[in-house]
Amino acid sequence: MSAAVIRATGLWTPPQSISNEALVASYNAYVERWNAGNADRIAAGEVEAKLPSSVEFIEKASGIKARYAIDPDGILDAGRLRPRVAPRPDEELCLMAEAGVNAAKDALDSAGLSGADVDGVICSATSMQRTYPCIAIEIQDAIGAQGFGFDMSVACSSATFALQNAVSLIAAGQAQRILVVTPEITTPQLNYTDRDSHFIFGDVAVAAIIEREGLSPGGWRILSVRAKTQYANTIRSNQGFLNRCEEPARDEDEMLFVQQGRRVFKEVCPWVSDLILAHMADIGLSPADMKRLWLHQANINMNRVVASRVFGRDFADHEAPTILDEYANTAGAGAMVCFHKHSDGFQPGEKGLICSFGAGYSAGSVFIERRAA
Ligand code: CO8
Repeated sequence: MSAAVIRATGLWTPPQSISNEALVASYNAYVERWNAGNADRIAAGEVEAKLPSSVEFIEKASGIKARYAIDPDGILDAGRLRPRVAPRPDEELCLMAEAGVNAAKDALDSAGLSGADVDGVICSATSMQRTYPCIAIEIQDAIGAQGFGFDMSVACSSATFALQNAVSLIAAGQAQRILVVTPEITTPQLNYTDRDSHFIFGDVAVAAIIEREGLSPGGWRILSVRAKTQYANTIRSNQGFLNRCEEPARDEDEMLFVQQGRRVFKEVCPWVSDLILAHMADIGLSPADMKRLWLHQANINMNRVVASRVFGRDFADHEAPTILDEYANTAGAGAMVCFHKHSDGFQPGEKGLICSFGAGYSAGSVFIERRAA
């Protein structure tokens, strides 16, 4: 069995961002218009008036202050409330592959490698722009990688489960160096007329180069990985090919992201903390061995609960950093984006944990240790 190392990571951030203030103004303009258009039905008690959203609620309930988006104009247009995406000819790189390639090139540059040094590409994200050919194969072609590529998806655990796949493929001798790419173009999946969730997601792409230990110095030794799932209907999207054949046809809202946020919070926090502590104990580590936790980035209050249960004490922000204020929830990419941005200050031998949790439910824990440069 070959051990594996995170050699480098890379990031692509869309150039434009939407503040809570701008998002709430657009949502509230939609609500005003909707309430005016339905005044008779509201007065007759047939429907309830929609309530406005609030910047204060969003920040307090989630820690989110802004989110990057592929097209803020389309999202903020109160008569449209969804990003505009220009169709591209089949010969051009698709939007999702382009985001992935940008993150992949950042990771390759940081490692001083080229695409030809990679012999496997996994594209893992909450949803794929198309079903086939695989986005991973398109990325493989665009960067000139060798070997194979495949797509996979495990909602918020997309990056960590893909990383675990890369470790297994390296251990089995099927590849020496695998590029794991998580392009999360989440803003088209959101229902911007839903007050409970219109603020949650943002767009980003993150990439990680996982290689067989011994190929180069530095990076992070992957000490142990664990994946866990447990079926739950509390976070769901019904988007899929069968929809167009259903009679009667579904409402479009049902194909977008829906969740029971409060229930998710209550069920996932203890579930994931227990999983982390059990995994840690099984590999002979203790909370005192953890310098930093790079947790899934869905909600700052959730992260505070999970981190305090794992550390068993109060902790400083730098011990469980967040990117929610700038990026919002970036689904499967969040924990890896957090790792990419906040992995400085480690001495060789110091350890940390990358851990995702989300829809499925799914959780992926990855214990790592800094290697000497
Ligand atoms: N503005 C003002 N008030 C609001 C708003 C708003 N926008 N929304 C709700 N309120 C009100 C409610 O009406 C309620 O009022 P009242 O008390 O009078 O009934 C009050 O605020 C409190 O509402 P909640 O109890 O719902 O608020 P919470 O404190 O629970 O916060 C959250 C809501 C932020 C959603 C929180 O529950 C949360 O973050 N939960 C966890 C969510 C989570 O982690 N989900 C994971 C999903 S991500 C994932 O797994 C990937 C899935 C696939 C990705 C798809 C990409 C698009």
